[in-house]
Amino acid sequence: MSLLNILHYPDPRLRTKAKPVTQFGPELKQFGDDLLETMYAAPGIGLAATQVNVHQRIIAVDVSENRDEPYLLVNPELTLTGEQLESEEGCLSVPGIYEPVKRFEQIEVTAQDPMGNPMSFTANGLLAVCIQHECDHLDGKLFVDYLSSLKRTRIRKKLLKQQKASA
Ligand code: GNR
Ligand code: NI
Repeated sequence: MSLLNILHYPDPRLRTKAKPVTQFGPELKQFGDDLLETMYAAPGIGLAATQVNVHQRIIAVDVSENRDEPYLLVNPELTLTGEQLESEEGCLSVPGIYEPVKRFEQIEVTAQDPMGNPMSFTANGLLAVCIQHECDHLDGKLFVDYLSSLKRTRIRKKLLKQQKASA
């Protein structure tokens, strides 16, 4: 097990579109466990491979109170249903920033586990929000992209300033 380094906005590597996973097995399972461990340590409710500079389609999620319901989703595909609801989002790659974002309230998810076994399920509430947020990361998209360009510019400047101060 090992902790992975999380990239911070506006790092251009966060804009990379991840490639579908084709090699399943113990090595991918190990990476998935590192992704979960890094997510729990952060702490966060989700983490996409893109955020740790691995450009393969894999996400870790756990929105449970007791932090004991991990999901590792490989090659996730979403069908968005229901209404759009607004809720406050944050991101481990945009530390300290929380802003409302509109997401679909219910999603159908199909994915594989790290061994390549297919799965499908319906998600709603925070789990649906989180999975949509993570799948955006795999396409190089961040929650700040849903905000006004004025807000995004302010956030970029604030984070760059913090990054310079801590460098
Ligand atoms: O930890 C996280 N919390 C969160 C809260 C509301 C909506 C989305 C999230 S995901 C975030 C972790 C993260 O950045 N995942 O990519
Ligand atoms: Ni995020």
